[in-house]
Amino acid sequence: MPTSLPLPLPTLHGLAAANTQPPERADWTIDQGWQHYTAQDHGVWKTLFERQSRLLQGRACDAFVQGMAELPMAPDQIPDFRRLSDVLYARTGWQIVAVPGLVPDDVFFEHLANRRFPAGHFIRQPHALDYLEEPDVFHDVFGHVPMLMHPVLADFIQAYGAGGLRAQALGRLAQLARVYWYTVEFGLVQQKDGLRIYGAGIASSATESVFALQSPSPNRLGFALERVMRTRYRIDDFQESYFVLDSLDDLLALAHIDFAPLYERVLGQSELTPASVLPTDRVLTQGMGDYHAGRR
Ligand code: HBI
Ligand code: FE
Repeated sequence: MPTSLPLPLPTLHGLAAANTQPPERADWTIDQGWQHYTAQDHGVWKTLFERQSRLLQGRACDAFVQGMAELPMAPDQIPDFRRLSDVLYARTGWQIVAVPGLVPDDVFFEHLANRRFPAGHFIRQPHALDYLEEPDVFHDVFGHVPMLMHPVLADFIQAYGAGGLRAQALGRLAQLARVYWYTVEFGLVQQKDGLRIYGAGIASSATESVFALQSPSPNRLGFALERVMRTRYRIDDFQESYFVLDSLDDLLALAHIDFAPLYERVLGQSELTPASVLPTDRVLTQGMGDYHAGRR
């Protein structure tokens, strides 16, 4: 089915945390400085919020919709992290803390392991609504926080933080980060009424929320842990493959898993390119690959 996709494309979580100042606090947190947002900042939030709320109807999973409905988040203003945290904490024990942008991996993991989600305090510029070098308040808060209201995702993301600290010590972070990428950021879930988005990287992107579900270009494959740990991903464009959970509850098992033995198994196997499809994959969509072919 033809979908017209405006260019250029979202980039998210590029690798550099380079242009940030050295932090005042060791955990990189800052005051959100809510009173410093300008009318333009709130206007950007409103534009994005309204566009994305429209697009996510029938596209976001039920848990996302429900989480959003119960949070003090509305189009009119960028949310105050303290008010968000009050509601979130009561539900799943998570809090939102403000950071200047990307923070070093170990700092990021330490926050997650303690059920604190670091959210960029700034918002993108009105002339670059679809371009991001670092996660901003719209990606982090609109994209991630609704799913943190879900008990399984709440436990899974904490476990990723704790696992991240261990993976770093083992030199296996690349393999673990792929799990986060293909679930928390770019995950899809099969609902009774159809395929739905739960990943924040998709949910916060106007173009990718259509592409991920409706374009014939990408592969859509059943989620399989070791398979995902072998699969490289794109940080500069839409994904070439999405991995689909049968249920968000499937992440429950992953929140308790010991990844250490898996790293050894996975490293004994070849790495996979983002577009590859294996005979062992459960293929929901075999992608045409036309979108990325046209951009090479
Ligand atoms: N920092 N603020 C922020 N947000 C992220 O999503 C983030 C980060 N630092 C490191 C990081 N993500 C990833 O590279 C790790 O998940 C591997
Ligand atoms: Fe993110």
